[in-house]
Amino acid sequence: MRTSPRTGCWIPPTWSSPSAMTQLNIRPPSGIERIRANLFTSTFLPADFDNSYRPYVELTGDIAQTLNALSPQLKRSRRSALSSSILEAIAAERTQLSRDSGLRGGLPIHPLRLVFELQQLLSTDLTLCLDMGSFHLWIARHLYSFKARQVLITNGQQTLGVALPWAIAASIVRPADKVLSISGDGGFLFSAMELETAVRLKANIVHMVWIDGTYDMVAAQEKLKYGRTSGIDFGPVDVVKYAEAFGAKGLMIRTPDEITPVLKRAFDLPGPVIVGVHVDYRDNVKLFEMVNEASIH
Ligand SMILES: Cc1ncc(C[n+]2csc(CCOP(=O)(O)OP(=O)(O)O)c2C)c(N)n1
Ligand SMILES: [Mg+2]
Repeated sequence: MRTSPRTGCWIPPTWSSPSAMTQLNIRPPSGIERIRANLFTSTFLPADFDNSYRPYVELTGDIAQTLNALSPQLKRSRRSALSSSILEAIAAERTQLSRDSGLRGGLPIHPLRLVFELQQLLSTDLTLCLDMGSFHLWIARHLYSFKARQVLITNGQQTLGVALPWAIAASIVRPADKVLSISGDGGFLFSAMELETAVRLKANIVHMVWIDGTYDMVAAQEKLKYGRTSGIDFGPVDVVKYAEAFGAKGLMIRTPDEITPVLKRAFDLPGPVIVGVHVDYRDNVKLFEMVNEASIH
């Protein structure tokens, strides 16, 4: 075991072979009898710590091996009544939200309706690459994927403009997969010139642009911090004409009922396809309601 210099947490050594595994001995460091961990993290790489994410115990290594090593030490074999009731309440809430989202009409299109339609499209042979922005918060919170490395997210450093280049890379690494990348209209313009690369490589990708004419996530943070916005408006940009100027295809989703058919059509077309959609961001203020103040920078 070694102790994290950042947190004082103890960390078992990274292990990669079964023999190293047998040496694993999950015990608290000397002086501590029992671990009362609020948050465990088990990852291949050391976790990124920040104000809102401070795991007490960090287990670095193969996640399956970690769980296999820990499981025999569990005393309780059944879920407690409290855990079950919490999980049931969460599941019921998710089902209700999904049902309501599927029925959302109106223009521009509400983010939850987009997420609902994306959830139906998220087959196991689809890789989803996400840029950063308010659109990403809606997706990260409400779209569920249960396949490792299916959804690539720009967390931590929050690098704007990564989605399109990631999609090009994903189409090379996973040629049999469908590849969908999504950005806001601002993030799209951070790397939109890479459409030339995508066309030249004949990359079979669909890149969706959520259009609202602002850097909305920056606007939301400015409002919370300074009480007003500054320098966040731009456009309008015609993403269909932009795509065509590069020799790519461009499609627009104009109504909620068009979301799935237009995306399906885009996947059927060869080469890169840009799909634009105007979004209703009136509920975005809710995205920040439960955010820790210290993380608004
Ligand atoms: C390279 C880089 N520059 C600036 C930022 C700060 N930033 C985070 S989100 C964002 C706005 C994103 O706007 P848009 O892509 O239109 O998405 P929206 O929030 O409107 O959904 C900006 C400028 C960043 N994350 N990365
Ligand atoms: Mg935007």
